[in-house]
Amino acid sequence: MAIKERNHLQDIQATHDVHVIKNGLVDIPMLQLLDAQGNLLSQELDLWDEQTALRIFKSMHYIRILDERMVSAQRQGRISFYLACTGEEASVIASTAALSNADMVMTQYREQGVLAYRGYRTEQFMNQLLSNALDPNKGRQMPIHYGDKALNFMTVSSPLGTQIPQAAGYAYGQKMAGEPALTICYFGEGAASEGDFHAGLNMAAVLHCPVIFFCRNNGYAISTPAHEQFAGDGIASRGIGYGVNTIRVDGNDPLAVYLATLKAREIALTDNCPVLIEAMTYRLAAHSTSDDPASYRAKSEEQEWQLKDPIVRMQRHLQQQGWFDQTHIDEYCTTQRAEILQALKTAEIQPKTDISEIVTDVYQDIPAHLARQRDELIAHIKRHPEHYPATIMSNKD
Ligand SMILES: Cc1ncc(C[n+]2csc(CCOP(=O)(O)OP(=O)(O)O)c2C)c(N)n1
Repeated sequence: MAIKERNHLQDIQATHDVHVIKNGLVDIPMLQLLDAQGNLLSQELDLWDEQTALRIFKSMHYIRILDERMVSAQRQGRISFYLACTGEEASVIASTAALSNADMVMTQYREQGVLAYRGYRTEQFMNQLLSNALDPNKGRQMPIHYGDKALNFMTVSSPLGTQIPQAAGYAYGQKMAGEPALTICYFGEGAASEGDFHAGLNMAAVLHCPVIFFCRNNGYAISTPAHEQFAGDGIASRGIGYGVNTIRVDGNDPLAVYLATLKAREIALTDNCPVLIEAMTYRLAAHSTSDDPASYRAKSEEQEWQLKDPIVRMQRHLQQQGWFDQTHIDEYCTTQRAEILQALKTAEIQPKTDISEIVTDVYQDIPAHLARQRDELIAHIKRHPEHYPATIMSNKD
């Protein structure tokens, strides 16, 4: 399917009537293959095998447990901040399952499921969340800013929209290098209000970049509901405006997300072009550990979405396929819970990065103003050592 260029006047059909294209004329449909009860709505029976389906299901459970444990760790003052993916596990994990490990992933901040699915270890999560010296970024970032070169996972950058033009550029590079891989970029519908979204989509379309823009439309940008963010038909309608192939999918239906992403990947790589996926989902948890959703949305709304819990839907699907074993899943969850708690304890007692490294690894030569601030900080720590971890300075004289 080649992309039709519509830049020339001769391609445009003339009309003698004032042709007003009415807002809302086109309703973009949503791909759904499993209903809330896990019943198959289509004959896509061979889409995935037992092994893939179980790996997705276990990763969904792992993230639910990790999120639950880490929110309580934050409440206990053991980590400073956390962001849960609760309710959006199907969008994140089933889409990852449809990719190749060679594909580059750029995420917003709520997509820890990508890492889990690709094999990021619990201790790696903990070292980052606890900001210790074993974290590849040496603990100099806020919790949840993961990055892993080996897993082709670009370090999280939480200013909204940052990764959207970067993904277009990275995908362009993959195409120029002749790599049989693409870039996927995850973001929320709130981030799609940033100028970077528009620049990124346009650039990707014009330069024919093999990139999947995966929008998790979870209904809220912190406390701002989607209807206060935009008046158009979601985010999908914007893809069409930029000449980007677009798919809307039920983000709580793992099978539909899997198929949509497989298709998007095939189109992006075959035609060297971007594809926008809008996954309709819901953030069941608070925005972050700094947020309380009770102040801006009704409990009844949350309860309605709990009935569409993607983990429950996946379990019912597995049961219908004869792939579900309660004992096996219970044992898996118990083991993961114990491992996470143990890894948390281990990460807690690791040393912190020495303060002298606070401004290294960015510039070849540390600029004078940063060196001055670092020295002031070291002098301050020396005056008030009681407020800082003992391992923060190896040289205390
Ligand atoms: C450029 C920028 N502006 C504002 C913020 C503060 N902020 C952090 S998250 C967020 C909401 C984002 O919503 P959405 O993109 O829908 O993602 P979600 O958190 O719902 O997954 C905002 C406004 C930010 N991080 N970056």
